[in-house]
Amino acid sequence: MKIVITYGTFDLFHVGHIRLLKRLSLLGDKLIVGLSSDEFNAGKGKKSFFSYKERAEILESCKYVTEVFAEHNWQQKRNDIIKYQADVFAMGDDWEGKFDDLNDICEVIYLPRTEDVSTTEIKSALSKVNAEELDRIESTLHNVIDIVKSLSK
Ligand code: C2G
Repeated sequence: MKIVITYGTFDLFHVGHIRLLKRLSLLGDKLIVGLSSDEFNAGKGKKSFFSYKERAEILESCKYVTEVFAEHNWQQKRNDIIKYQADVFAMGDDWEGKFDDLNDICEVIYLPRTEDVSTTEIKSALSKVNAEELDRIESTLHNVIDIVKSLSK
């Protein structure tokens, strides 16, 4: 039984996440995910849109994922790998080299990220939509005000 372990926030679940989890699941028989807690995210300078509970529910519904547990800090990986008897620790390659110290207890692999999609880009695109929508509403209101003014003369 080959066990693969990975970690992440997995907020606003997108194709980058699912493609990584699919590739990770092909590396072994079980894929276990350390999901960043809301408090740990705050420490990473991230505020996830969905709570830990919601993000865990989404991951647990993913056919590639066997089990989800909470990631509370940067230091727990070594103990987790031993606890879950993980044979492979794998992450997207934006983390290339960052966890090589774990290669004394398991294989450490970094897989290419999916380009052009990220939680940050999704949030930024949505915020632009809100701003553009507000601009449209504001200009419409100004038009209505102008019409009312012209009618009241
Ligand atoms: N990922 C990817 N392609 C993307 C976006 C993310 O392959 N377009 C991968 C990342 O490389 C990571 C995983 O998906 O391996 C989860 O990404 P995040 O949710 O952004 O997690 P991160 O903030 O990198 O937290 O202790 C490790 C941290 O918890 C990792």
